Order: sequence, then C-alpha cells, then structure tokens
Amino acid sequence: MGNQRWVSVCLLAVFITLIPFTNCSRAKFGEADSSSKTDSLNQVLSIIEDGDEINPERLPECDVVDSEFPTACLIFKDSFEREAIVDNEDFRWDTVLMDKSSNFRDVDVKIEDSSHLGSLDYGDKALLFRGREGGSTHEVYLVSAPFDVADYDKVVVQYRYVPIDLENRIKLSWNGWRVPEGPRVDVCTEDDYECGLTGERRYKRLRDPDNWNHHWPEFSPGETNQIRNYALDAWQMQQVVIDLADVPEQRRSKFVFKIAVALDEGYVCDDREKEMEDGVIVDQVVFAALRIRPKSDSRIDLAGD
Ligand SMILES: [Ca+2]
Ligand SMILES: [Ca+2]
Ligand SMILES: [Ca+2]
Ligand SMILES: [Ca+2]
Repeated sequence: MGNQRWVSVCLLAVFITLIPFTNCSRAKFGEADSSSKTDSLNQVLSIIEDGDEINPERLPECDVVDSEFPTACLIFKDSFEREAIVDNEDFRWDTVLMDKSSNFRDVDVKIEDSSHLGSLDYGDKALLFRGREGGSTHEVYLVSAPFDVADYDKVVVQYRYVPIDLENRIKLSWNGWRVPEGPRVDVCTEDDYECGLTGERRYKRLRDPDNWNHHWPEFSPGETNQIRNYALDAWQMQQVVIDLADVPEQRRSKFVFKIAVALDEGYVCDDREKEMEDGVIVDQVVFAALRIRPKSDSRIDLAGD
C-alpha cells in the first residue's frame, strides 16, 4: 500500500516535470484550458495525499475530459432535491434495498425535507436512513448504477452526513456480525448475479461480503445530535478512495458501489414525529474518478527528447 502510493506520487512528479518539455504532450492536451488542468491536477494530489474534500463545482465532468494526463473528474453528484430516490430517468442509482428485501417494516431510507430533518447545507432535502425500534438490527443499501471507469486509476465516493446518536458496535440480525452503526461504502467485486444486481431475491447476495469489498470510513457517532435539533457543524464528511487495481478487471468497465447503513433503532416508538434513537442523514454524494498515470494505450515516450 505504502509502496504503491510512493510509486504513484513519483510517477506523477515525473510527468509534471516532463510535461512542459515534451512536444508530443502539448499536442495531446489539445484545446483544454490550462488553469482547469492545473486545478484538476491539484485536486488529484490533495485528495490522494491529504484526503481533502472534493468540491464538485471545481471538477470537469468525466465525459468531457479527454486528457490522457493526470486528472480528477466528476462522474456525478447528488443532493436529492426531489421526491423519489431512484427513478427510471436517473443514470446514477439502481435501487434501494433492505437486507431483508425491500419495503421492510419500519426500516427505511427516504428523502425528507429540512422541516423534518433540521439544517441542511445543500438544498432543502436530504436522505434519512433509519432502523426499527426493538431487537432487530438491519442494513439499508443505496446501490449505484454501473459506470465505466476502466480509463482511471482510482475512484472516490464522498458524502456529507449527520450521525444521530450512533453506537460503536451493533449486531446484525441476519448474520450476527458486529459492525459499527452508520454508513460505509461497498464495492462489487463479482459478476452482476453474485453481487445481487440481477435475479430473484437479490438482497441475499447484495448483503454478502464475499461479493463486495467493504470500506469503513472514519466514524463519528454524533451522541449529542438529534433530528431537527443539531447544529450546522454536526455535518461530517466521509470519503472513500478506491484503488481500481483492487477491483477485478471485468468490473472496472461496469463499476458498482453501494452506500450501506447499519442501524439497530430508528424513531422512538417508530413514530416519525418523535426523536430518534438512531439515524443517519446523508446529502451531497459525490462520485469522482482520478487518473494518476496516462492511459496505457497512449503512453508518453519518457525516453524521448
Ligand atoms: Ca440536498
Ligand atoms: Ca431494532
Ligand atoms: Ca443510539
Ligand atoms: Ca443504536
């Protein structure tokens, strides 16, 4: 891990040094604006080196990026300013499912507005994940659509969230595992069927950790946070950088992730007008791609010049 990181940083340094002196590289930049290239490059470095928060407004969209050089670009962002989380027109999300199938009683994720949630940073709506009061403990999954990221080296999933009184460890009902309460990011590493992206009773495979790599971002429990009654600075950022070298090649052209939230409780007495024993508010999901080295099919001739 440490070595790979150093190799990446060294390669990047070599390319930055060579770019002004290499004739062919100038041609490959085409008409792209040089200040946005520098900006994009700086973001690659600051994300990889420092875990800096991605500002999606500063990134070019990936489908208009044709640079073969290091870049950071935006695949999508979502601030949930609508009614339904997933609709047919939306290229971003595939589905929302519970670990015991869809529409499970009192376990849910819904788009709610600020009058129900409290202060929001991005628009007037956000996602609220909740569990159910009593002994049951569940996970809720927001599953992305497939994306072709084969031309990139890393992808980043980032979101803002408010943890509401979460606990360090809870025990999942379906398998008895102890997991931290709250959100994480899972990446599909098998075929569509194995990951539960197709087929009957897909939720059983969707929750199978043999088919998904789990990424656990740093965890903030928010003991003093309460729905409708938290400070604006209760909003935290979670960011997961996924090295595509860890994702099987056949999955890189249809990369799928899910935001999984584990919770053992929800509203007090399962009454949405009451406070929450546990909840997670999520907003401003950002999905970005990073290219650290040139595309393999168009390498710079480092020996030239
Ligand atoms: Ca929003
Ligand atoms: Ca429960
Ligand atoms: Ca709690
Ligand atoms: Ca709890």
